[in-house]
Amino acid sequence: MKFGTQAVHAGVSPDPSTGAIMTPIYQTSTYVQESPGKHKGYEYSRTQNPTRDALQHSLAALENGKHGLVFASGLAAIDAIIKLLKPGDEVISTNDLYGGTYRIFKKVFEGFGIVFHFINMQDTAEIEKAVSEKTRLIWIETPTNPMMNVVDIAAVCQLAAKSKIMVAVDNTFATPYLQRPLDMGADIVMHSVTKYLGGHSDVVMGAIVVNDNVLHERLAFLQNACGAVPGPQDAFLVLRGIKTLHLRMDRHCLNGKIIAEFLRSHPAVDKVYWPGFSEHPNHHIAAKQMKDFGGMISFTLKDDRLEAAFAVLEKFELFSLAESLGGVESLCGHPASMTHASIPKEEREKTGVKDSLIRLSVGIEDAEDLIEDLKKALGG
Ligand code: P1T
Repeated sequence: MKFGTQAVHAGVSPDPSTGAIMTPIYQTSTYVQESPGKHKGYEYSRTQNPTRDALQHSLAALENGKHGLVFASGLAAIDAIIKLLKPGDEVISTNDLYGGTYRIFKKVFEGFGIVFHFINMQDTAEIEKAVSEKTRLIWIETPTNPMMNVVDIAAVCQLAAKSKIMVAVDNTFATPYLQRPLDMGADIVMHSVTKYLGGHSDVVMGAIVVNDNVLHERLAFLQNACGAVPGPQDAFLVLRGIKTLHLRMDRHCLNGKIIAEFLRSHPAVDKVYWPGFSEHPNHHIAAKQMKDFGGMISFTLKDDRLEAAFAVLEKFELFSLAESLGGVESLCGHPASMTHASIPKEEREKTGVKDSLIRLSVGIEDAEDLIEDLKKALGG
C-alpha cells in the first residue's frame, strides 16, 4: 500500500459495535469483566484503550514497523527508551538536538548512572572513537533541531550492528513520509507526535515504533508500568491529523523551499540552514535518505546581536513567536532563549546555536503571504 492510502486507512476499521467509520473516542478508564480475567481484551485504560490501539497500529504502519506505542509526550517516549538501560550503560548521541532531550539525558538519567557522549555524528570516525564495550545505544536526531544537520542513518546502523549496539532515531522533523529509519536498519524510531504527526498544534504526545517483539514487550511494559499514556481524545485528534500527513508534508516542503531560497537571497540574512540546498554539508545524505527536505529552516542575521534577532521576531505577523513546530500554521522561534535554553551557552554555541539564530516552522499557508511577512520582519 502506498503512503497516502496508509495515512488514510492504516490501523483504522469501522467500529465493530456500531459501524462508525471514524474510530470512536473510548472515553473510559475501565472495562467490565464477566468474571475475574474474563473480558473482551481490555481491562484498564493505562494498559489498553481501543482509540489508542488504532493510533498505535496506524503509526506502526506508517513507519513500516510491527509495533507502535504512544506516550503522553515526546519526552515520555524518550524516557521509556532510556529506561531500557542500566546504570553504567553508555549512550552516544548527536551533539545538536532538541534542548529537552539534552536536558532529560544530562539532568535526569546521568543522575541514575547512565553516561552520555554528545558527538558530531556527521563524522562516522567520531562515533567509532566514542564506542566502548559499555555502549548500548546510539541516539540519532536527523535533521537536527535546530541546526538542520543530517546524519547518515544507514551508515550509523551498519557501524552499530558490528558491536550489537541499538540505534534509536528521533524522526520528528522528517516524519515517516520523508524518512523511514527502520527500513535503514534502526531498532527504534521515536516521535514527538506533538509536531507534524498531530499537525494542528492541539495535542502533546510521543510515539515509539519498533520491529522486534522482545523490544516491544519491554517498552509496552514500561508504558504501562510507568504510566505516561495519552488519553483517547488526544489519540482521536492524532488519528485525524495523520489522514492528511502526506498532503501537509508536500506543502510544508514546497513552502520550505520557497522560503529557504528567499532567505538565502536576503541582504540582512547571514547563513540559512536547510538540507535542501546543494551547498548544505550533508545534502547528499539528505537526498539519499529523505524523500524531500521538509519545512524547518534556521537562519542567522548579519547583525549577530541578540537584540537584532528579537527585533525581527517581534515584527512578524503571520509567523507566530512560539515553541513547537510542525503545525499547519507558521511559527518562528529563538532557540537560544526558548527551545534550547536548557543547553549551556558554550555547549550550544559549539554547534552553531548563536544568539542571532532564528528557527522557522514553515506552515501550509500561501507562500506569497509568508514571504510578505518575512519582508516586513527583515526589512526590504
Ligand atoms: O514536546 P514533546 O512532545 O515532549 O517532544 C519533545 C521533542 C523531542 N524531539 C524533538 C526533535 C523535538 O523537537 C521535541 C520538542 N520540540 C519542541 C517543543 C521545539 O519547539 O523544538
